Amino acid sequence: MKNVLIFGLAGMLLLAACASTPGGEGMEVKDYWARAGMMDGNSAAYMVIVNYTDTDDGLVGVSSDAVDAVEIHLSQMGADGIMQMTKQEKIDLPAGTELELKPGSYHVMLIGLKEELKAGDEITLTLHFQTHEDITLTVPVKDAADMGGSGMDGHNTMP
Ligand SMILES: [Cu+2]
Repeated sequence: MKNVLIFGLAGMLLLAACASTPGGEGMEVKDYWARAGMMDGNSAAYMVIVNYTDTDDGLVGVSSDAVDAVEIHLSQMGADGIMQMTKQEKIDLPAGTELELKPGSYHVMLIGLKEELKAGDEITLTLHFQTHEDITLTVPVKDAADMGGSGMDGHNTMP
């Protein structure tokens, strides 16, 4: 009787351990959104990428039909106090780490919008990784003000 109870308990603990494994598996992209923008202007997309795989990986490119070109950028405060954006060939995604693309930091730069992007619209983005297969996302468009973002990336003024 006592043994049965112990086995039962062990089984339950095992199940609990499996269920509480944090997050998911593979390469997970979440919390993605794109900033509203004018036709022919620029915009940006933001997201969180979690690498649950055992392989060190990297984000090496993004493509979209909604714009003329897509680049991976990093916004940084320059020595002169002016926010500057630099193009990144790759952002590292070591195994087991999380990468946040957000206003004022890493972002997906959307260059030359083919149509105006308004809150409630959606665009398709395809992420390209060093190792993992492509991930295609349907990204909702939101007003940056609603997301607590400011114009700090300078996306509306950059050529
Ligand atoms: Cu940018």
